[in-house]
Amino acid sequence: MTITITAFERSPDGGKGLARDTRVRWALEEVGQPYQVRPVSFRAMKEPAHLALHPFGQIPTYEEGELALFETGAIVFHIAERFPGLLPGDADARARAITWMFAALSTMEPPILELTNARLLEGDKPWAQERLPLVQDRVRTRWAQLVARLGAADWLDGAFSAGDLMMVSVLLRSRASGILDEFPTLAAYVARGEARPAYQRAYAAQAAVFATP
Ligand code: GTB
Repeated sequence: MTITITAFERSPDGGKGLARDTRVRWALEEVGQPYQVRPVSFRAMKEPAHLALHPFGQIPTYEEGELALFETGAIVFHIAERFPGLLPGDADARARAITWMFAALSTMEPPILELTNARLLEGDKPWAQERLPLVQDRVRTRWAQLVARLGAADWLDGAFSAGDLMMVSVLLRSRASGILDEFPTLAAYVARGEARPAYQRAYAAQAAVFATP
């Protein structure tokens, strides 16, 4: 069954892997599933055809036969359930890996999104400089808590799982602010994720859009 995802026609990050299609591509590469990409312009994202797939007019989406999904958490979870390679066989270990996926999206991603908004969307507001340190510290608090849990382990709970895929995808968004490098344990964890051949293929595929004029 052909899998088709949507991605930015031209990602604003210039192909640095920060848009959320990268985590879906990475999951598909980890489980060895080929996929097609349908590029979508910012205008097309808000038009009825795309809104039928994604009610919030965003990317990525995922189509497989009659099934159409949005939300990277749901998409990566579906891929991990449907194909072997991203979730452990043991029921308890599987539940813990899924817990880490939720932790990445519900506990770790909100503060880094808030920081991105504070820097990029609110940077010109008169109160921006006063607020920024508060927002940065909310990120640091969560990052420090994750360091305490990860310790010297390579991955969050035994072998690499969909939980790590999602956590690394979220953490790498803190690199641009410099906060990731304040936490060498997490910087090394992200580097381990990025070194995986599946991540490298996913990154190369989304960057290739920018190799052609
Ligand atoms: N919760 C949803 C999910 O996880 O799937 C969030 C999806 C989402 O935010 N999609 C963004 C989008 O479609 C792209 S990833 N935005 C267009 C819109 O809302 O109109 C966010 C993103 C965009 C660009 C960069 N960048 O260039 O660095 C990084 C991340």
